[in-house]
Amino acid sequence: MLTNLQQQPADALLALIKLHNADPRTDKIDLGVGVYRTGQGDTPVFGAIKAAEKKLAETQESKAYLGPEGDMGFVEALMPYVFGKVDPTLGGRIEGMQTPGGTGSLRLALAMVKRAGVRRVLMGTPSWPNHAQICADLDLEMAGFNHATPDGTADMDALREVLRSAGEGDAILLHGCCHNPSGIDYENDEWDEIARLVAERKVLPLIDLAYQGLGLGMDEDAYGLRRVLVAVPEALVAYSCDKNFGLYRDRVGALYVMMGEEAQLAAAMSNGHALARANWSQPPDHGAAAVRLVLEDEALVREWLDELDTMRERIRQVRSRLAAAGKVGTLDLAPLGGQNGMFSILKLDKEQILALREKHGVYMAGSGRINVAGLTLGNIDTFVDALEEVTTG
Ligand code: PLP
Ligand code: TYF
Repeated sequence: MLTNLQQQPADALLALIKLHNADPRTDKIDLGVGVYRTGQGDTPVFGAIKAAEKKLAETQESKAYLGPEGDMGFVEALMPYVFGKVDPTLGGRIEGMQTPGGTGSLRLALAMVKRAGVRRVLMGTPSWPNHAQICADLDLEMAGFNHATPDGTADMDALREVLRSAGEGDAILLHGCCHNPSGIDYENDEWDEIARLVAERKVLPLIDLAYQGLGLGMDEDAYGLRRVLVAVPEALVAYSCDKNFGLYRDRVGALYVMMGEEAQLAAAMSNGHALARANWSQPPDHGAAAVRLVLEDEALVREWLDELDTMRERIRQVRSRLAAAGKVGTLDLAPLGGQNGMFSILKLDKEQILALREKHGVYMAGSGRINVAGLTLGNIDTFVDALEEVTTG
């Protein structure tokens, strides 16, 4: 029976980690999978998380089941950061639940919209490959539209065009900030227009916020999400704490649902809970409990936000250095300075990407996506020289 199963391709990015690990060169550069790295190339546990984990080990008295919604203290403590301190539930119309990472949240959100009768998911391309993979697994039809123009700005014409033909029964999946893979985010005035158009066309927004705080700042990175939410009656937010708390493998995320009226929340959330039970029953506790302990302690919040500031500033510093290199062979690195988050796409072909790996020990995704956090002030020049060599032959 099981021999009916066909071989599936490995996740290209996760496979790249293995290739990189197996490379004995000491000066190799890993620009593959999207994890933050310090100037020393490490991905350390946040100090605030270490402190919270210590507290957790000392104070947690039970590991008995919490239920499909997970740690609601975590879910609620996060809301002022996501939706704003002034009215974090938008008048009681938003409720959340804990999920295994942002991926678990996306999975639930998309399964919920499918149950609700959504037929199509509009999605800017390229996008994080898991978006399409989850839609395909759920048999949700996708309508792709071009995310970015060749000059490195968001392709608003493509977005307007796809929304013109969209309507009730369509959902739109938007990256809240730090677009993966392009680094090209919407400007605030573009978000204003998106909010208006999505509301006008009665399209259901699903906002993926996986990098809050890594772009321009915690509030700045939530501008688009907050703008869209005040414009529409219903929305879904898939949140990940795996980057902005450095908890990757602990799988910390939340799904937030906004309804037109508070009284409609219970029925919607009961579907989220039922879907969670059918998928993973209950989310893993540890990471979310640690985040809750950070958010409940003012000193730890300050420490966490300081650590996040340091990460963001380092990312910006690397971006500025790359941008300052300007024209490199056939590439123009200048636009990287204005992009947000860890990712940018370099216009390289397969042979050039392979040459970077084999000749120069530079590892990047097959799409030409680089994780700029993989660069340090010590290896940027080597990287830029390698780019020059492979693009000028
Ligand atoms: N959304 C985007 C755009 C991502 O890049 C990621 C990356 O991992 C996620 C969601 C999910 O994050 P995780 O499931 O690791 O929390
Ligand atoms: O795009 C990235 O690199 C991150 C990490 O299956 C990631 O989003 C990559 C692939 C994957 C899960 C996470």
